[in-house]
This record gives sequence, structure tokens and C-alpha cells, in this order.
Amino acid sequence: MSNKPIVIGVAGGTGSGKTTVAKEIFYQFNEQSIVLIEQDAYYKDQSHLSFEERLETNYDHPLAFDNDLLLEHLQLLSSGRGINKPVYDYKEHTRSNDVIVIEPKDVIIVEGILILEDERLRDMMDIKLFVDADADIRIIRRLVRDIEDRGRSIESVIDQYTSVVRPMHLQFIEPTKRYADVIVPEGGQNRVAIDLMVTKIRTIIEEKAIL
Ligand code: UZR
Ligand code: MG
Repeated sequence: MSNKPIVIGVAGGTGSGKTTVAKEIFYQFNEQSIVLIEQDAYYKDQSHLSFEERLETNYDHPLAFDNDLLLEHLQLLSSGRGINKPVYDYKEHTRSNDVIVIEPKDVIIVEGILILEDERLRDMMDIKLFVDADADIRIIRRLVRDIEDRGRSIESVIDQYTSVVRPMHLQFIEPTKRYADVIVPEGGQNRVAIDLMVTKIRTIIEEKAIL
């Protein structure tokens, strides 16, 4: 890999299908040439807080993320150096002691609810996507996922959604749609949008190879 990598941002609200879109793009490329970085991995280290204090954190607020570290890592990858990607422990609500070593690649996909909120991150991206889905579909997906995968109760998911997730979405996530190059409706199901993205990325890679 000789040239600067292509950085693609995939934003969108919870349950919008952004992780699916990011993975669908990811799987179309050779693992040697692409890497997927989840903003979730860059939730701030909270090891200095007690477990009870960590439960009080607003995880849908821009300040919950260590964007300085994410930016530094994107810059390192862009300059051809590897990174130690942090691993977030959802059970303990803090950064774990593990890291994942990531070598530089041709294509970097950055995926997360608030990746378009930080101007410094936006400036790193060549293509910015906002995956869109109606709020009723998103809450249904979130309910199923949190109950099945995270052992939450219906009441706790609804309570968290109405008190935190929804207001933060309206205040911080939805407004970042304006920064997107492409708005993708019906996220993971949208084959046309995914194929268009893959074609576009391949074109950029080929152009860079010729330069
Ligand atoms: P997606 N989140 C947790 O539930 N627990 C944590 O420790 C850290 C994050 C949730 C976060 C946000 N909110 O809505 C969601 N809360 O992960 C973002 N509360 O992830 O886009 O995949 O839904
Ligand atoms: Mg996700």
C-alpha cells in the first residue's frame, strides 16, 4: 500500500442499519485492503469511575467518545502506520485492557452514530454516508437487539430510548445528515446504494493505483 487510504464514514441513528451497510461494503473487498473501525470502540475509558457512576454516563452524547484518539488513529493509518484499536467492554462500561492491532489498508470504513458530528473527523473522510430509517423502525430494531443481545427488559429499553436516545438523536445525530454526501434510505436492505458505494470505492482505488 503506497497511497493514502480512502476513508469512508457511515453515520446514522441507532437501529438505522449503519453497521449492516458498513459490513456489506467491507465484505466486498479483500481483507488485506479494507478495515472497519467502529466509533463504539472509542467510547472513553471510564476506569477511574465506579461502576455506578459509569451507568450515569450519557452514551449518546458526543462527549462520551474519545474522538481525539479516533482522530489520531485515522491520521496514523493515513500516514501508513498501524494502530492499537481499543476494545470497549459493554458489560463493564469501560475500555478493556485488550487492543486489536490494525495495519494500514487501502480503505478505512469508520462507522458510528456520531462520526459526522466532529469536524476534524469529517475532514478526514473522502465519502460520508448517513444511513436513514424511520424512527419507528429504529426503535423496533433497538428493542429486539437490546433484549436479545444485551439482556435488557422492554421497560429499560423504552425508558432509555425516550429519556436519552431519542433526545440525543434529535439534538446531535439527525443534524449531521447535512454533512453527508449520500443519504441511504433503508440501510442494509438497500442493495443499489451498497453496490454504488462498492463501485465508487473500486474506481478510487484504481485511480490511485494509476497515479
Ligand atoms: P448503535 N451503548 C450502550 O447501551 N452501552 C454502552 O456502554 C455504550 C453504548 C449504546 C448507546 C447508543 N446508548 O445508543 C448505542 N445507550 O450503544 C449506539 N444508552 O450503538 O448505533 O449500534 O445502536
Ligand atoms: Mg451498530
